[in-house]
Amino acid sequence: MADQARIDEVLLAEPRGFCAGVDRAIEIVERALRKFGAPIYVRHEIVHNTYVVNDLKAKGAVFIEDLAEVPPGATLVFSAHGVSQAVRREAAARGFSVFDATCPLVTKVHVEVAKLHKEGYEFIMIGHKGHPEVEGTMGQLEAGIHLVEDVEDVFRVRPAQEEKIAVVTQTTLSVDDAAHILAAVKQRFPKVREPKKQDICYATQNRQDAVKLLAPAVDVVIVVGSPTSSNSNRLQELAQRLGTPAYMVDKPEDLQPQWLEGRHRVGLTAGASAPDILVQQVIARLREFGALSLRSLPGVEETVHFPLPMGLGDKSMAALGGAA
Ligand code: 0K2
Ligand code: SF4
Repeated sequence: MADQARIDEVLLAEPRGFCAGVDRAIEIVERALRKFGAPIYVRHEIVHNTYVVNDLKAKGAVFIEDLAEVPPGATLVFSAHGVSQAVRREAAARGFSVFDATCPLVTKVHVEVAKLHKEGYEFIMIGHKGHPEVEGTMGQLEAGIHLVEDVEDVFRVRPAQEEKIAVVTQTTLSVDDAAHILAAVKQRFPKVREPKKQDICYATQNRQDAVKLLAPAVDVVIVVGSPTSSNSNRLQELAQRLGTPAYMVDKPEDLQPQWLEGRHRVGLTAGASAPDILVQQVIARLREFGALSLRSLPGVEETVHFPLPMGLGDKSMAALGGAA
């Protein structure tokens, strides 16, 4: 059992939790449910969070991986991670009414790929194999995107030419790992074209910066997030790399008293897909374990907000008499 009286303080990372793309994606499903009624089909988990997915399931969302599971005429939402052109074509061919919850910062990468492809570029994509965002971005083209997961991969790729190579990345990578891999890409392809602004998004950068401040100030870091969430895993990994033991919890009951044994200061953060209600529940549980006080660390204030798609915006919902 934990030495309960010895948790002096809980330090909260700033910023943490929902980003603008996650807010928008969840709002799209909520509004589609209000406007069209259940069921609303969602391709893949709208965001990688168990609580969010279960909450939307209870409201009538149906999560599927294969479009063949969706009945004709249904309303379908694409998840925040984005989809390939093949998935887009299949949804259109099956006649679904589609709302696209792809984060605009992921769409920006897709647009860049399509534009540079027309100019004759081949791509190196830095990302994690099998992740839906990587499948969506690589699936913008039939061929000519080569995935690299680490420095070794960079020296293994064999593009058809080396004159016109561009690099794109998953938005939720470790900022430090991506920089390391990018350096190898530049070494291998000195003429490589980089994105105007890096593809790793503001939310990923800010949450990792916040952990860099948090981890050295505490004895243990707790990350609220689901095991499937890439950006949440990167926060846990980062704290550990900084020498602080770190654990991820999908729900407050996952918190193990032995993690807190002899720890005076507990750091708490949350991935971009983890709702604040879970952070509050984890804080309540830390108080049960004897935490005395709570303090937020300084951090950047996020003001990013993305508009909703046509047909689900405020005017459209007001016409229904629903909440804007
Ligand atoms: O971090 P992941 O890309 O696995 O995704 P989530 O945990 O769902 O977070 C939202 C980010 C979605 C797109 O970037
Ligand atoms: Fe968009 Fe970044 Fe959030 Fe992903 S983590 S949904 S790219 S803002």
